[in-house]
Amino acid sequence: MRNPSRWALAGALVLLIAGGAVAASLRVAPEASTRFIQDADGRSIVAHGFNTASSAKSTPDGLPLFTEDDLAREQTDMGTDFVRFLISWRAVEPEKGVIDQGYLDAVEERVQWYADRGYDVMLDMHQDLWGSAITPGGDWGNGAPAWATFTDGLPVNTGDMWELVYLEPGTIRAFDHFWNTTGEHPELAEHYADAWRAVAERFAGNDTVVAYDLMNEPYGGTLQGVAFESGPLTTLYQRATDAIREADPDTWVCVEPQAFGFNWGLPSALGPIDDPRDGDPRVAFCPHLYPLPMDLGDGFAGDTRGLVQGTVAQWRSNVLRTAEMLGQGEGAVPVILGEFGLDTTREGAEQYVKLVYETADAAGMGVVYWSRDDGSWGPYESDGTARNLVSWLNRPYPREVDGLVSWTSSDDGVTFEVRKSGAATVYLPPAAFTAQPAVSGAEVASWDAASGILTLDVAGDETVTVAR
Ligand code: 9MR
Repeated sequence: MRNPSRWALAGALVLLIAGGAVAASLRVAPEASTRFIQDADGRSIVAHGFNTASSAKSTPDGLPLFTEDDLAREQTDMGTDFVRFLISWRAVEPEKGVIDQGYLDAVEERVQWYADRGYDVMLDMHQDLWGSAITPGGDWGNGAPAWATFTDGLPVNTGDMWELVYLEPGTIRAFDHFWNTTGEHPELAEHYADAWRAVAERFAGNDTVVAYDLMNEPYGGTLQGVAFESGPLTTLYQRATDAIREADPDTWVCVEPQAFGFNWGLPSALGPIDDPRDGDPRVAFCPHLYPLPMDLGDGFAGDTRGLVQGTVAQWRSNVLRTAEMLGQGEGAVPVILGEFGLDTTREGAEQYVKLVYETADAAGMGVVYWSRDDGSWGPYESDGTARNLVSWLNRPYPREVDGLVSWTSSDDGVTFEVRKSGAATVYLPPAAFTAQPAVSGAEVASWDAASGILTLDVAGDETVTVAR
């Protein structure tokens, strides 16, 4: 036994999987989502990008260590079109009731970098372990402001594995106060929704910001599973959605399930969210995927490989079931895999990355990799050297497509289906696509060999194939 806590977690998973599998098998999952978040021109977006970045959790100004040049490089190297940009409640509302407009100015400036390069942005209200005030040194949690952190003097012991700090009494108490399980701090959720309203006021007219991810990896404290997700989590999402809609009728709202369990393949018990906007609802599902054996440090090899493959298959079914529930009878809502990632020095890492992208393609999900930080999980070393991940993520994909239904991608190109006439933009890695590709099912409007961007006119209900 390498580490007792590792096996305690694994044991808990076995119990959870057993219970979850029974519940999950009672409902049939759709094969794929055929709805997508749309840009301001009404074109379906296939998200391909990074979480930017973990570094924002601990910088004093709450901004990632990320420059405009870093963005230009990423676009050249991997043809990304999307970012899940980390923001935090502590930066939006550093003092109780006071919104820091200077911080929102700085976020807006970064959003403009993305706008200038044709990206779409999702703003992610990030948290891990509640907030940095759960420990005196401030080195563990991130997200919530200090004024909203009430641990009631309960201990928060820290160790090697950050996720285990979720199990500490002080961390649990901070969440219990936020969800008002204690009955002592009903104002906290109100402030959280107000903070979202302030963000929405700022970005309502901004066409580049297409989505708001309401809370990163929600955790219920002493309330877990069904009691948490169908109860206070759904209530908070409704409340934040209502607050956002007072300022911003158009930007998509993204909801996440409880992270513990769901990220390992278990079903969600989230309830439906009603969107008060006029017109079709704009609620999307943005779950994360971290198969437990890999979370615990294994690669995608040996005995672990089968476990991870099984996890990914179950996860996909459970994602689509939840997306269908959120659709409230209108089919599955759009799905974006908001986070997956790994230490790419592990055995089998390339095969795992391939498995995740192929699974997401087949299920109609865009993918946002965790994360755009330097080092063994990221695309670059801290000296700027490109890592193995760059070539794995530099793959053909349809970027923005009118009436997109589904797509597949391979090293040789893409095939996608559309249900109406309009325009499509495809990315093809320039190093591999040196000549204009062969196209069937559409007319080529433009081809830029340097950037790998192909634009097409599609006449209607077509299967479009783009190949080397
Ligand atoms: O990769 C991040 C790690 O360096 C941090 O110590 C940890 C705690 O803030 O968070 C990790 O990022 C996690 C993200 O915030 C939420 N989803 C899972 C990510 C990987 O563990």
